[in-house]
Amino acid sequence: QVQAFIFDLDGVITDTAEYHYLAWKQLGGELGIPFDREFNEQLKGVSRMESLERILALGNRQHDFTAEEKEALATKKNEHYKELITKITPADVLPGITEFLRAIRAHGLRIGMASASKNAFVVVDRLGVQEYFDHIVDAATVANSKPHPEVFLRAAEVLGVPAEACIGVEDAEAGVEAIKAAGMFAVGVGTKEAMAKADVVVAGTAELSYEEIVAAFAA
Ligand code: B16
Ligand code: MG
Repeated sequence: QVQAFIFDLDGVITDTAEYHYLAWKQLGGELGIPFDREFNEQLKGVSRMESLERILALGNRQHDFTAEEKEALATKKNEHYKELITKITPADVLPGITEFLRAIRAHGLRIGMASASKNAFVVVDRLGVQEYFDHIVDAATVANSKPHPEVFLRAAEVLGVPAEACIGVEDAEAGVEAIKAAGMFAVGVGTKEAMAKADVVVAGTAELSYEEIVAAFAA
């Protein structure tokens, strides 16, 4: 029996995935390392530092910077990102999400958030959806980046629910892998190809149906 839903933030609750992309793209441009949306899939759900490492590796420049310089580059990306998220309002909650959260609540289940983003609290605040979440894991306290299951396991632990009674919702390949590694049921939002490891795939958040997902979980 399902007892809790655990949500990713960026790309599931709101489209900050687009803002992360734009912010990294700007930094990539400044470094002379251009990349496209296809490469960007590899950055989704991945921590800030790990994302930077992947971009530098793409440009074969991973050895050109000291640890301190890398910190400065990551901070620069975050400055671009923080600027972009000041524009977020409750209208930016993705289609169907509020209804989905309400349906979960109406059935008495717990709701947690497992985001890799250190900006998650700010974004949730700007969206005005904090009331739906029993717990939001603080990414700053998580040692291992997705696809490691740590952030999902921590959310389940704080909610007091066993992993096998949790359904995780993700838009990133690394995120779906993290959910599965945690021993949870995975719902993927995105293309069938990118979400190949998910138990249920929907093309967009508007298609998230409480009844269908719980039926698939029970099947
Ligand atoms: P920050 P999620 C992730 O959030 C993003 O998908 C990923 O692109 C980003 O690099 C990561 O958060 C860290 O974000 O720089 O704000 O700490 O999808 O796990 O909610
Ligand atoms: Mg995401």
